[in-house]
Amino acid sequence: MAKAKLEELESPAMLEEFYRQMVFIRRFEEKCNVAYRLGKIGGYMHTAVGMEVTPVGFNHVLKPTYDYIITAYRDHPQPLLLGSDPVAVMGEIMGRSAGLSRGKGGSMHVYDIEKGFFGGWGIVGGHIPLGAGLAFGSKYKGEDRVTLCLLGDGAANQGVVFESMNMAALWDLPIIFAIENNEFAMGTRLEYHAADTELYKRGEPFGIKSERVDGMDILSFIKDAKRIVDWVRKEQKPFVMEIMNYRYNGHGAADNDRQLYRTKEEEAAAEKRDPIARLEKVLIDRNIMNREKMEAIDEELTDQVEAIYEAADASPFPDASEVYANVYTDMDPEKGH
Ligand SMILES: Cc1ncc(C[n+]2csc(CCOP(=O)(O)OP(=O)(O)O)c2C)c(N)n1
Ligand SMILES: [Mg+2]
Repeated sequence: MAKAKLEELESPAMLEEFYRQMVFIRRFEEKCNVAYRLGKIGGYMHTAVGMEVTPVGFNHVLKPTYDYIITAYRDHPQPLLLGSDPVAVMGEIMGRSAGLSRGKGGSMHVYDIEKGFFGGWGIVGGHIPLGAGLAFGSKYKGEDRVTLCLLGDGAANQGVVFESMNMAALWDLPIIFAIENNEFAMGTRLEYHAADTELYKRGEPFGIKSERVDGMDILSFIKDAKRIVDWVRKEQKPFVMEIMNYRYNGHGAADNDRQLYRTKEEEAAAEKRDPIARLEKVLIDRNIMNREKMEAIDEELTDQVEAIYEAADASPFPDASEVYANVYTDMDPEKGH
């Protein structure tokens, strides 16, 4: 259930856990990038390198597996943190039968309903009304769940976002529209695609409370996210969060032309804000960990990721006979279900 109080969230043990989780996600995502280039992953794939604070922070302030999470296609970190079998996450990304959706969803459709994780959606903005629906469902049943609906700066322009915000405000739905402003959409950047680049204002016409937060600093993020999650749970009302972070990689694994919309200088400047490097500095300054220990942790987690990859790679592709399984359902035309 609720993971920890704020004081505990800053304890040395907790800071070490943040570090481990952020490094694990980065190494996992980097492994996916390599595997993609080796032809081991097909279709589209999008990684969250540089964006580790959001999933790790929320994982500590939400009630994992009780609260609902729904996101777009940058969906590897959430199930890993919620305790889904990592081999099943990697297996899904690799299209293998060990995958969470038996390899038929792929990277953009990682999904683990038992953990409260509702995917993994490829249509930009398409999952946002589904998030509102999840929040409606829990409120209707009198539960006190919070729904975290993650979306990108590009997705924030979709019409359905405004429709969903309208309904969420009208019906007081306990949902956080968490806009991850990583400065880029697909082949374009914020100033080229958004008439108003202050994305936290997207909820203002509907009277939804909103805030812009730093998504590159785990310590400040955890405080902001906790305050907001607690407020949404208590008030059972929506909230718009704009999370300022940065996408190191191209849009997806197939985006090789990123210099068309960003410069090398800008990328170098962003790396100075790197969330893992920032946490390393805190760990050193507070005498919690030295470089040697960090390197040992990194090595341990890199090996873990390698073992996960090997295990997933040993799993076969789904059998061709499964192609229609879980696609259609037998419906009684009389009953309509
Ligand atoms: C309806 C729709 N239009 C276009 C696309 C192609 N597309 C995929 S991702 C993307 C940009 C989304 O950018 P953003 O929301 O900022 O997310 P990020 O990739 O930065 O996480 C676009 C245009 C799509 N998948 N769906
Ligand atoms: Mg973006």
